[in-house]
Amino acid sequence: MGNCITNQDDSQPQASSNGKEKKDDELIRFFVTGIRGVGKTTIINQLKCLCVDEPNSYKYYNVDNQEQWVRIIPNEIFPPHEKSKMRNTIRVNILEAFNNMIEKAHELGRVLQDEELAEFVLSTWSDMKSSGAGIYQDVPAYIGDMLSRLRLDKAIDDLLQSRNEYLDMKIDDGTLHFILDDANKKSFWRERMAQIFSDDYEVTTRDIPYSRRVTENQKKNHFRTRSFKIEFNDMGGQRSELIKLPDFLKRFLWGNGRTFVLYVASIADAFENDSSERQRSKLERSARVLDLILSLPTVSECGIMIFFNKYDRYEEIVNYKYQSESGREELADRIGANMKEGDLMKLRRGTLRIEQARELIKQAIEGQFIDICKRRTRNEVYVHYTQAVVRELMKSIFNSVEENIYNSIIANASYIRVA
Ligand SMILES: Nc1nc2c(ncn2[C@@H]2O[C@H](COP(=O)(O)OP(=O)(O)OP(=O)(O)O)[C@@H](O)[C@H]2O)c(=O)[nH]1
Ligand SMILES: [Mg+2]
Repeated sequence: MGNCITNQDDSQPQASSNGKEKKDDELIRFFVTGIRGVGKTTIINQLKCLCVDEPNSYKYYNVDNQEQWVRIIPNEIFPPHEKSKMRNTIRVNILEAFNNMIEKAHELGRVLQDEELAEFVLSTWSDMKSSGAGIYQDVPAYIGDMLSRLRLDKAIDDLLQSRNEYLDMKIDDGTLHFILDDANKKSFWRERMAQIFSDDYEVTTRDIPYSRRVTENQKKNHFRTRSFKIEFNDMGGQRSELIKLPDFLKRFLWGNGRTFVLYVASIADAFENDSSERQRSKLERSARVLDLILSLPTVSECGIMIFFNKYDRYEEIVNYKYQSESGREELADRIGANMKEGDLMKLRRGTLRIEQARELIKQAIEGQFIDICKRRTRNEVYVHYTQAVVRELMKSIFNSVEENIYNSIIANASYIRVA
């Protein structure tokens, strides 16, 4: 156990001449779970992108049938067929976002300058959805010109500016990156869209975390960080995927504090109604799913980590809602039950500084999750606030995760000694 906790310099993988490494007891296994669209795959993709761009610190592996770890060189981590699939995924994401904005504009009775163009986009999307080939069929490059023209429409631009008012207008959080200008104007939507819809566009590691493709089956990813070999099992967030978790845990539980459930929740989901039970927020459903997961018998043998992801979207939404009286009422109605009376009153009146408001709401949300953890587990729970799309932040999160793993292994070792 001792050598697991040493901070060895591991900048080179311990590969044999054929590039293979044997599995050993440094292996840490993560089950990455949570409801749909919270950023589970993005976290893993961000780590894969780091393996491409910073290969001395992050390494990606294939594990063969004999459980041998074979390092994948950076250029082959996203092979050409996968890159072209991702390029198309991003185009599909953008097309869907425009479809949903046009629908929202119509619902609000707003007329677009070129309704014919808007109708064409609506029918293109509807054909893709209803066709047997599914939504990920190729989006032709000429659609990019059409969408760029629509993007200039005042009705569409107004909707994008007031996106935090209409959170039910479904635009994947990552997709905003392609259709909005950078907050600090470092890059513009025009350039990005022209690039993405050009024939020679090759997806970059800067764009990959912003793409969105629903995970349909559990996927394994193997990494080597400074000190550990880590296996991430990316579980889809649909119900059909979530119910497989107990079986996976039973089959793949790997002892001595080396198996973790990484529960990912989007903290921005606190302000969106759940589609199946509209009186509840998506985050409340997420809390209930965590409750169910923690009640599984095998989970008592796992370390628990919670990532409150999409903190950037959380900040943006709270900042927006806090400005208006109706927005503050909404914040108070949604979160107030978990706040102190005095703070709640200040929130309603708008007498808190915006940083204080964000902090109090965040604490109230975290409190709900922590209460569940206290009820369900005696294990240490490691909590992080994350933004999976922001590389530098995720690097420091991954470093802290390594610290958490050390602590878990140490805690587990002392527990066994005492027992
Ligand atoms: N702004 C922002 N967007 C994020 C963040 N994390 C993920 N996203 C975006 O959220 C969307 C959904 O992310 P995914 O990683 O596909 O979600 P998932 O949890 O794997 O979803 P399922 O596979 O359906 O369960 C994508 O558009 C991501 O780019 C974040 O921290 N901030
Ligand atoms: Mg996924």
